[in-house]
Amino acid sequence: MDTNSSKVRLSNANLGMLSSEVQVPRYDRSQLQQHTVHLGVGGFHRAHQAVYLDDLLTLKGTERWGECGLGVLQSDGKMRDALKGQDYLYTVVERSASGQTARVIGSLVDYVLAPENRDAAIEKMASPETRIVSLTITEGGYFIDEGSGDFLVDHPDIQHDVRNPAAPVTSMGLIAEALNRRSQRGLAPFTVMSCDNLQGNGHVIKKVLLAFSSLENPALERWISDNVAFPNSMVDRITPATTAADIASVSERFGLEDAWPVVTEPFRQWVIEDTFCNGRPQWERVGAEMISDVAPYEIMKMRLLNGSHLAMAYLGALFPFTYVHEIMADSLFSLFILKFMEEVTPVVPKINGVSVAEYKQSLIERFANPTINDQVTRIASEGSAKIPKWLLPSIVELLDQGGSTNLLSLVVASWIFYLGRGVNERDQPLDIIDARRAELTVVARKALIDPCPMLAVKSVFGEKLPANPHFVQSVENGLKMLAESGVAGTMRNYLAGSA
Ligand code: CS2
Repeated sequence: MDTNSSKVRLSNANLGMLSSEVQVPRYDRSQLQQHTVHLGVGGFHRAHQAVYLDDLLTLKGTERWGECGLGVLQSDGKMRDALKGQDYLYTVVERSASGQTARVIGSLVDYVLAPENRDAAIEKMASPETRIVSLTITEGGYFIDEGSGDFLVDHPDIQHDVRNPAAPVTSMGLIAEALNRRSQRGLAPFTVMSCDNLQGNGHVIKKVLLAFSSLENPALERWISDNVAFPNSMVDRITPATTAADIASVSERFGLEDAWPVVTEPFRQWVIEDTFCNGRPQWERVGAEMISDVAPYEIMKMRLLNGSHLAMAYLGALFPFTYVHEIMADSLFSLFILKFMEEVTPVVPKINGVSVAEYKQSLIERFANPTINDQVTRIASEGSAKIPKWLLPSIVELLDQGGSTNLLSLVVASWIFYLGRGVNERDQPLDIIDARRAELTVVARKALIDPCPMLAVKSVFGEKLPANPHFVQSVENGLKMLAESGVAGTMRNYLAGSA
């Protein structure tokens, strides 16, 4: 028997054959203008910004605003191939305790892979049709020294792009050259919109692009500074990495053959600073909040949501747990996360109309969602980029205010312990994913008793924290206790207030 006979392969032509349970685009995709070019089409972008656009396209009386993906890395070829094979359509599966829904997203209509044709990638962004260039290139993708906040001007890829402006390998080089061509052709600029979890993500990308342009082309630097808008934004939707089991389940449950679906939670939020230089979609019609100052939202989300993810990541990986919901189902861990949030709360900004207590409660519920299988390896990945953005600023501010940093310092210790030990409590090797893994695991091994060698890594810890004896002592205490009492014993002691 052909078990595939009832399955439909995802494509434009097959949309009408899908089960009525699957929501499909009810607009003419051939009419879409590729006004957005998006760098970094991964699970998160496909579950978030592209969904908002898809929602908008189903409404009447809006521009036919579509988007084109742009892959910066050769490894993005996998996503391009998967999407191209199905007319750039893909499925978003929303899962919660009350069930799952599947929906095909149609807002993405093309994809350019820069390593295959750099000029085509630049020309795509330089085209008059392009009005926004948006990015989800991960927190570590901005060529910023985490400790000082400075642009990594000496990075070999940046130096390559300065010498080869027409064949750049970095996002910065590609965007700068596209803007350069627009300025020379007398075209309006596009807005550059970062959608990564960085505080002031618009400010960061602006700073980096200006610094990059100043190296070779001061006239371009001025033009960008005078003409280009860089809105800040807060983006939120927990989106695990897609697994083979997810692909199989979309096929079995919905009869849909999709090479790369995305599984996510029902919740989503997008708060955008309303500064655009070449128009924008009417996102406010589909639930995005367009406001003038997003900083308090960004800080609240990063310190509580992303910070809590870090709090569970390394302790959870060491214990070991595989999924976030398993961590939340453990009474010791969930109490620890609750107390972690309490410790962070004094440095969470107050926002009119937003209850921090309710926000925290909703996070606990979202983390506990047992159906999305969010991976501990995912939230533990790239700690060297995440810790300085989502955890250390809270510690600095709490110390300035004389607040408690006990649990937050233990999270720092747990990261060092995780890197240095390299195995979990069952002696199984940890799957450490970090661009700086080789270098940092060597340092962390030397820091298992005295954290100073690790805290001396300025590009992670900066100058201020390592000079604070109270902080250094707390991290040292955390390391000692993890070595002596293990993860559960340490958490118990900390929660009992005896550490
Ligand atoms: C996570 C985020 O990468 C991480 O460690 O904290 O991807 C998180 O799931 C998203 O920011 C949620 O919006």
